[in-house]
Parts: sequence; structure tokens; C-alpha cells
Amino acid sequence: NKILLIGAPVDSGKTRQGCLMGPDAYRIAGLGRALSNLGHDVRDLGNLAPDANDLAEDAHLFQLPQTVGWTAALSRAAQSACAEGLPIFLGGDHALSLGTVHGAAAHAATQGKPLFVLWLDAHSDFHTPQSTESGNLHGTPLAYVSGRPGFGVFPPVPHPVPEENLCIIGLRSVDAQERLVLEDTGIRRHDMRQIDETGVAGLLKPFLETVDRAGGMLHVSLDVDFLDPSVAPAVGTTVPGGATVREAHLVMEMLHDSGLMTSMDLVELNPMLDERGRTAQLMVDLCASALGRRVFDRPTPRIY
Ligand code: DIR
Ligand code: MN
Ligand code: MN
Ligand code: MN
Repeated sequence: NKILLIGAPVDSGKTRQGCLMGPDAYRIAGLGRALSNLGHDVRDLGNLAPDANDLAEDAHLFQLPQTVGWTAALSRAAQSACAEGLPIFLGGDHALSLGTVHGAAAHAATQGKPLFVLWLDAHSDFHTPQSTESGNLHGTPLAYVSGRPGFGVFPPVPHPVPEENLCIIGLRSVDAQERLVLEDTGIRRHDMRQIDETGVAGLLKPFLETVDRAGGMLHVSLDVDFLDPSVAPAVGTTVPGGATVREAHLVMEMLHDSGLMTSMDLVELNPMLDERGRTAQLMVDLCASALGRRVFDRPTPRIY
């Protein structure tokens, strides 16, 4: 498998800075070697930069022009990388997914295939530029890529991802405005209580079956705050009660076994907040599980 590592040092999606160091933290934690040891052909394409534009700063939205510039640059990069192999975007905050999912959707359209998105996150990231109270655009990518109106100066979305193709797992912090809108959508959304009650496999399996039946492509966006802060402290928006190390690995192992994942984001790592690189290392280990590493010595199970 050809894997393209693409650094996306996006730090414009929220006011707390530090995510721009994420790509280098993943490299130093050994992501490239972990994946090549699994037999993959790994190319590190280095770091991208945002497109220049002459948009004015917005009174409410934090660093709007820069985030628009990143969205355009990342969409192009994602579209061409998806045609070449399996891109892994090394974030950078979650605003980078405005571009990566936009580009993955454009690529899927050229293949005549539907795009599905798995969003592993404590948050639903379903704000529009109008509904966000914080003004932090990292809280908006799912609304943007699903074609919600209100994203004025951002690139248009010619290939919106249908709501039915989106699945969020790990929810435990949904703002009132997001909840109102989300409850009227066909988005699959699973909170931590559902993980507690049915196990994460019982939530993921039906989604993967749907992707498989549809012959779809699958973009996976892994936000560090999907994980419990006790095991992944290096993120600006920690929420207690997150996924355990094993729950997260199980998701990644099921993704590998499904053979369905076609692109991936690793987002929101803030190395300034890390404890001796442990969060970066856990993210590298999770990514390796998604690409075939097995924690236990067992034959590859057919999940479905
Ligand atoms: C919050 C935080 N919902 C906001 N969102 C985060 O600012 O809109 N997403 N942290 O990952
Ligand atoms: Mn997020
Ligand atoms: Mn097109
Ligand atoms: Mn989050």
C-alpha cells in the first residue's frame, strides 16, 4: 500500500496555539517507520502551507482568511493524494478537515463512488460560521462538508457528503445550537453512553457494512479528544469520559480489517500540552493499528 504522509500545520482553527507542531511530533514519534515496518510504501511529502488571499479578518471568526487559505490548499492536496495512494494528514487542528474532506469528496466524485466519513471526536463539529459561539472554525468542518449554507467566503462545496454517509463516535460535548440542528439530520451520532452500553464495535460495524455495501470510499478523522484525557492529555479541548486506549485500538483494528479506509486525518494534537510525547506516541500507535499492526497475535478476523 502506498501511504502519503502530508503535514498540515494548521493552527488557525482555534485561539489556543500549538497544533502547528503536530506534524513534527508525529514524525519524531516514528509514524513513518511504524508504517513502513508494516510493509507499506511510505512517502513523507513534507508540510503544506495555506493559499494566500486578500480576505479581511472577521470580527467574530478567528483567523478566517488563513483558514480559508488552508481549506483551498488542503482540498487540492487531498484530491491529488487520494488519486495516488492513501493520504494521512498530520495535523494541525480540526479546521484542516474543511479541506481534506472537501478534496476527498471531489476525488470520490471522479471515481463515481460515494464518500463516507467517520468522525472520532468528543465534539460534533457541526457549527456554521453563524452558529459558532466561540468563533473557532475547528468546530465547523462537518457542517461545511455536508453542504450546510452559511460558509460564504469558503470554497463552494460541489460534492457535499450526504448526512447519511456521516458517522460520529465519541460524543460528550455538543453545544445547544449544534444539538438542535443535528437532531434533525440523518447523521449517525453515537455518544459515550452508547459506547458504554453496546461497546464501540457494535456502533462501528453497521456503519462499515453500509460503506462496504455502497462500494464507498471512507475518510477517517481522528481528533485527539476522542480519547480520554488521562491517556491523551495533549489537546486544547479535553473532555473527561472519553474512549479508552483499547476502545480506540479496536476501532482502528476494525478499520484495517474492513479494508475500506481511503484517507485519514490525525488532528488536534498540541505538543505543548503533552507529557513526554505520550499523546503523540498513542496517536502513532493508533494509526499503525489502522494500517495493520496487531496488538495481539491473532489471525486477521473477518469483521463482517
Ligand atoms: C466547541 C469546541 N464546540 C466550539 N469544538 C471542538 O468551539 O465550537 N471540537 N473542540 O473539536
Ligand atoms: Mn474536532
Ligand atoms: Mn468535481
Ligand atoms: Mn474535539
